[in-house]
Amino acid sequence: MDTILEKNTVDKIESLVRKCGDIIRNADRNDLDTDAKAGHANFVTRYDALVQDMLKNGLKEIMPGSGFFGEEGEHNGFPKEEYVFIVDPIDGTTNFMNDLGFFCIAVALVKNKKRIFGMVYDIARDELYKAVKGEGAFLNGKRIYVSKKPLSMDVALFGTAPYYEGLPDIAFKKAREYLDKCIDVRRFGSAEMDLCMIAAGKAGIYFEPRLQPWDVAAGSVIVEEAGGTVRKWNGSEVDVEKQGSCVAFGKGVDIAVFDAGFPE
Ligand code: LIP
Repeated sequence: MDTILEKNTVDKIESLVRKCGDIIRNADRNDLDTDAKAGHANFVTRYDALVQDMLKNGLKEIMPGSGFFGEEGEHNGFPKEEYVFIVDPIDGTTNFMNDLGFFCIAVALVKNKKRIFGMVYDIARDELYKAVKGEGAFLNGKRIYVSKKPLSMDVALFGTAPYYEGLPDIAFKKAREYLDKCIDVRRFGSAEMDLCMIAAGKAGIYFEPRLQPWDVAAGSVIVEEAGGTVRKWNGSEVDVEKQGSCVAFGKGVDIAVFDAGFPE
């Protein structure tokens, strides 16, 4: 079967992502030059901006003519190019600022708005997750698969959507509900890392009431290639153009157990 993304291209993206990871790993936390964005606890540091610029320029060199849709800076609608990179330069910025260990670089590639590639680099652990559609999911080159355990024997991950007024209450209500369905719940603070932990079978379900496309696009490809499912809370497909709710799970969880009804 012809690959939809040449290995040489994937290797170049990995090399660029690792180079950006080294910069983040060696960040001077006494000189983050942090700015506050819209919403509670929504920050951007000079490293978010620096790494996004490096990724934007580097990815254009790797794939000339591709579009770029990154977290930082202004957005004027989804890019019109056939191939578009969707990028979170530092997912888990608050964790990065506080050296809390759960932050990553996330790069996804879509073709005509369909997700075909995801790469997430867990910088603190030097663990690189990647997946090309149809070719399986990998952690540091080793194949990974979602959990098959029933949720009653597994852990639930969730996110609090802290930037959006009212949504943390929904998140905590859902987490309390799931505490009775599983072993325990965890909130690590990086959606793309949460998705990769689902892909690696380290937890059974992850949910968050609202995320941006760059928080989901890469990890969702990795989950699906690891045999898992990623949807919005109402069961609809992941949307690469706009924010929405997110639920991801392995084979021990049926989407039916995740009640619908959450507004976009
Ligand atoms: C964060 C996500 C996290 C979510 C935060 C924020 P950022 O991404 O990874 O799961 O709860 O609201 O979206 O802003 O650190 O790139």
